[in-house]
This record gives sequence, C-alpha cells and structure tokens, in this order.
Amino acid sequence: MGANGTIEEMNAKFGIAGIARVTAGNGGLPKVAVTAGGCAGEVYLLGATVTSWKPRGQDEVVFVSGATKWENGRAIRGGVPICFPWFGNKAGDPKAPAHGFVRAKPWALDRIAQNGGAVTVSLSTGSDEGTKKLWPAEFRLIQRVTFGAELTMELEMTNSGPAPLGFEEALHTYFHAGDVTQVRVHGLDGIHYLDKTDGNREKVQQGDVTIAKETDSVYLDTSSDVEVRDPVLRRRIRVSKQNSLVTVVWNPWIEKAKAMSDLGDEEWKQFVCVETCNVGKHAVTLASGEQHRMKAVIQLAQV
Ligand code: TA6
Repeated sequence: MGANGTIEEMNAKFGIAGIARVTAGNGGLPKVAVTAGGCAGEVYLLGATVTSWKPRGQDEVVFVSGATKWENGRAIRGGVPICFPWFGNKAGDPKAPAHGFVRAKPWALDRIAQNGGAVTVSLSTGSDEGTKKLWPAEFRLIQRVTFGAELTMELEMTNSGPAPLGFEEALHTYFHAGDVTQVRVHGLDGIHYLDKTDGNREKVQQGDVTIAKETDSVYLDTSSDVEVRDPVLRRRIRVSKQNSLVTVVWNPWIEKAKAMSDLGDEEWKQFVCVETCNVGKHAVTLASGEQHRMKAVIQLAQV
C-alpha cells in the first residue's frame, strides 16, 4: 500500500476512464498506464520512472531491461530514472547509493490531468527522516510527465528548508535502439566533455557521437538539442531541454553489461542513454524557498 493507498483506491481517485488508469505493473508495483494523445505511455510510482512512450504506429522509444528487479528500494534498469540529489557516486561517501536515493523509492501520485489531447501525470517526493540521514536537507521534488505527440518531463525542485542547498540532477533516459553500434548521436560536435572511461580527461567532440566501446561522456556547457539517429529503426529521436547545461551519453558495452545483475548480457546493443542533466560544475544551488525546473522534451521523426 503506497502513500496514496491501494492501487484500487488510487485508480478510483485519479483514473480517467479510457485514458489513464492506475494498475499493478511488474512485481505488483503501481504504475499509471496512459492511452491518449496518439500514444501509449507508462510511469511507475517507483522513482517516478517513465517506462514506456510509444506514439501510435511507432516502435517503443524507451528501453527497459528484461532483467530489471522490480522491487521498491531498487532502481528500474531502464526507462527514465531520476538521479538526485547527486550524480554517480556521492562525493566523500562511497557507501551512499549511486545517483542518489529518489530513483529507488516510491513517490506519491498527486494528479492525472487531461491537457488538450495529452495527459499529464504529476508525482512527488520529499525529505523525511530517511532521506535526511543521507542528505540533511528539506526539499520537495515534483516530476510532471506529459504523454502525447511528444513526451515531456519536467523536474521541479523546491528548497523548503531554511538554508541554501546545492544538488545535482539528471533525467537518465534509456533510448531504445535497433543496434546501438549503428546509432549516431548528433548535436554535440565541438562540445567539451569529460571522458569517465579515461580518468575524466577533458576532450572535444568531433562530429556525431558513435558507440564502438564503453562510452560514458559528460558534455559540458551545452543546452543544445540532440538527435539519436537510428538507421535500423529508421527514425530520429530529438531531445530538447530547458535549464540543463550538461548532457551525458552512456553505453556500458560488453564487459560492463555482463557485470550488471539487472541487465541482460546482450542488452547493451539495444539502448543508448542520452541524459538531461545539471551535474559537476553545473550543480544547482537554491536559496531557501527557491525553486528550479529542468525540462526535457522528446520528439520522434521517421527517416
Ligand atoms: O549516466 C552514466 C552513468 O553515470 C555511468 O557512469 C553508469 O554508472 C550509469 O550511469 C549507470 O549507473 P547505475 O548506478 O544505474 O548502474
């Protein structure tokens, strides 16, 4: 039973007949399933993780691993996990959960609203005794997901405490690819990046990003649109963003994929992560009472 009661109670309270329903998903975990605005989509209360966006007549746009361990306390391997309030390992605390703690905890479902032909699902989480042990701050985080002809995700952070605070954030999107070795990520030419597979050495991107080995690159000072160009699925996925100055591109390749218990050995071929972030030198600082909104808009174009 979640913050909002049972799945049946949530569906009675928030469900919209024929459009959106709260239902039991994998592992019995509550999810919101949407069919509207020319698409189908899903978001789990676990981590407020989007796990599906499928415009009508199109292939699935987000990748979710078949080896995901569907349980509260563990992040979903795939979809759009939310990294917050730190990205990667927590500085000075290697025992803290990687990518923060909100992606592995159940969020509250606050609202499901029709908005034109699209549907917006609002979920929230905030500070409590558990979070303060890991991060002594008072905050409220809202994820608004709009399913329609586009997929829009807006992460709103409020510093509800008395003191200024700093945090990192990422919409860690796993895009489904026909064959990642043939994908080109376009839009980062000339951008400086930190290569996490090479001791965080700073480099400059030449042309499109291609995946031919383990790739873990943090592109800095960029708010430009990026396109995932996929010749196998004959499509382009455009990622636009607001209030984000970092883009991360990741694929674990063969060995890392084998070492991950919640990813199939061959699944590395089926996705590329293109992440909308504010991390490192672009971590966000908020004064008491202040708010920050980061937005990603995903569009699909056939080629
Ligand atoms: O976003 C890329 C990255 O930070 C990589 O370094 C890799 O660790 C990946 O995230 C997945 O992290 P996770 O904690 O979900 O296994």
